[in-house]
Amino acid sequence: MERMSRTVNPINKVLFEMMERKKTNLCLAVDLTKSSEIIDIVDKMGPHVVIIKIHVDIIEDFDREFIEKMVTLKKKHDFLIFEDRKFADIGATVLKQYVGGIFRIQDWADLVTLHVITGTTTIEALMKGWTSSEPRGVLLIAQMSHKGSLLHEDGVKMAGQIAQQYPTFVSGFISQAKVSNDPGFIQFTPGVNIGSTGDGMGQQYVTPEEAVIKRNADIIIVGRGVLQAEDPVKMLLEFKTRAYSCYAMKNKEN
Ligand code: S5P
Repeated sequence: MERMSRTVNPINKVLFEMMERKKTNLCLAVDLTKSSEIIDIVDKMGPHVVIIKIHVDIIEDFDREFIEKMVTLKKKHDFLIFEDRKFADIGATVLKQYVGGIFRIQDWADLVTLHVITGTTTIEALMKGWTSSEPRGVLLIAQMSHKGSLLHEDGVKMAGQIAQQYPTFVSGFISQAKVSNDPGFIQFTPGVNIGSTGDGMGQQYVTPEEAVIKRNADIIIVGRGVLQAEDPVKMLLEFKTRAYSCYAMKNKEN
């Protein structure tokens, strides 16, 4: 619980406590396109994860009812909702994308992603859009997992510096390597799989152990490694045990 007391970020306080209580540091990426399929998976997997991540703009039959069902499941299973929007525009546009359109992301997404290349004015725009009474956070994309990404050391450096300026709103990072020495931020690492090293479209996978121990992940993002398994719940539980034991070892308090 040391890290919980070291963070000033309200979302991270919730997450540190939830990880310890639920004994999981999994974020499940539910990249499905039919709302009923998403709801079905989330109801099954919710007890074993701390976060459900979606790409709302790939859902073919999106409506408000889908959001209402997600929020009901969030309360039932106790997880946070992460909309992986990867904002990457000027502040005025990002603000409209965050609060408006048909998705009204700010209403329901506890966490969103922002490309670090856009700098600080976009963070301030998102903060302006945060009118919910609940905590909201943003994750800075410091590095990406796929082959040929143009973000390297510079992304890591920029993300670390920007996060320090907005510690109550920036929850942490999406990265393949350590970004910050500040224990109050949370690092998310995608590109994790047990039985595969890639998807033939550039994605590169490492094991949960490599992600947490070598790459410094606090939370691992897992998608197809679970969803495409023969027995998804069994596979999720394997990810859960393997990733959480590494996380617990790394965060052991003396
Ligand atoms: O660098 C990244 C950043 C993200 S957020 N690489 C990623 O793969 N992601 C997301 O993580 C991606 O959009 C997808 O939703 C998920 C990985 O899914 P998987 O099926 O490859 O595990």
